[in-house]
Amino acid sequence: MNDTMEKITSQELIALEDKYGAHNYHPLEVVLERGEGVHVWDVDGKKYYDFLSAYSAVNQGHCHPKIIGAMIEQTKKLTLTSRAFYNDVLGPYEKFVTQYFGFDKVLPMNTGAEAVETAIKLCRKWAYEVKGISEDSAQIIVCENNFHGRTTTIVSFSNDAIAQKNFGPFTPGFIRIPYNDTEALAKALKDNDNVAGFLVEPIQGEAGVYVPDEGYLVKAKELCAANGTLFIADEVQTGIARTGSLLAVCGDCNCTNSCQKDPTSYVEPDILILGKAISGGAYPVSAVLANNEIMNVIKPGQHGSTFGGNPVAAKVAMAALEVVTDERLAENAFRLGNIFRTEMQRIIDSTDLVLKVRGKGLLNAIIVNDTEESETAWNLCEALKENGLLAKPTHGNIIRFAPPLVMTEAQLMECVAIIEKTIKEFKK
Ligand code: IF1
Repeated sequence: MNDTMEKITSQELIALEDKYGAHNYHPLEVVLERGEGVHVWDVDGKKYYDFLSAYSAVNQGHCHPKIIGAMIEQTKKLTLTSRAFYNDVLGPYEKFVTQYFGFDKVLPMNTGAEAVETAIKLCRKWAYEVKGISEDSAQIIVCENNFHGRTTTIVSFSNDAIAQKNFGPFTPGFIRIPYNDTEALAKALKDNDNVAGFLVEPIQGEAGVYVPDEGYLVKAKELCAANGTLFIADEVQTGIARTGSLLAVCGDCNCTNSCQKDPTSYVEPDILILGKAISGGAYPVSAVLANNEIMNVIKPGQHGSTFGGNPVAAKVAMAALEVVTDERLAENAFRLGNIFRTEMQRIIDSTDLVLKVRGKGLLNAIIVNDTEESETAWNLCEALKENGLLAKPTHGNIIRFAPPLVMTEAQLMECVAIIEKTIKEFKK
């Protein structure tokens, strides 16, 4: 480490992480120091457009003043009480967030994976105590190529060998079916007696931004309802206005607040899982929402977490959700997303390097014309970085493009120009 008064270099910072940190990521070689809105700056002062938004956690833009202000104000007063005692923030937050999304109750947690685990436990407990499935026999249907987090139970039902290998033994009680296939869901529901729930991403993010067919979620919910099976929506990545409506299960009603939800396209989950941008990326906040018939199976001492629902998280989440409504982020994502995909298609029509663009709202991805094993997508991200835009491949040849939802049309068009220039100049 550089012990003179000189500024520590990016290479020295990378070396520190390499020497003292677990190697559980392979980051792009850029060392960030500051973020504001749609921009981030590296330690050398170079400015970038952030086209990843910390995997859709920074939908409201980096360091949004309203969110940071709420965090600072609460942090100076009371950061954590644990749930051993009441505090003056959690109740108002619980009222706010349940009304914001249209559910009776919320179980507050911290990370997305914790919220997914909470939803799994809630679903199973409801199945035993309300649906009447015999204990320890509950099955939860999940989809091929799912991503719901990295705990041992969650990777138990993953088919991603890299995420799963040598982390066994695994948790039983999961049935995996193809995504975007209601016949497969109907068959799994018919062939298995003890199905408690169907856990699904409304759009599969990590798998490569797979948007299911129109009507898939509506039909899936109908099948679950007919079978007395809970429809569990993991909106950790797709929620909070990212896909052009408050929730991806809102369909195309692109309302900013689900209380105006359009019954013709809104698929009401029995259990809703939120994370990431519920805090605007300022603080770990996640939430599981459900109505009383389901949530009331949880009794004191049966589930929780030290930081779950802490006063700072509560204040940050309220501010972050107010920003979504006040700044009409769902509409902006809806409008700019359509412009972005149109512009990407124009570029794709003029190059052999990229095969396709897909997505919804401002959750999009391009498919690079090379194999999953190739370095092309990675090298294209390196070139984008040199041209001032940060993005990262999700799987081999797929690059996810997910800027903060506060982006203006002019900024989006600047980013399109950067992407077009980079593609035109790129040499495989
Ligand atoms: C990583 C991407 C991965 C999620 C959905 C739950 C979670 C996530 C739909 C868990 C988390 C993050 C995790 C992060 C990279 C990123 C990610 F899809 F967003 F790009 F991995 F697939 N449900 N997604 O997407 O939430 O516990 O992380 O708060 O682990 O590398 P978490």
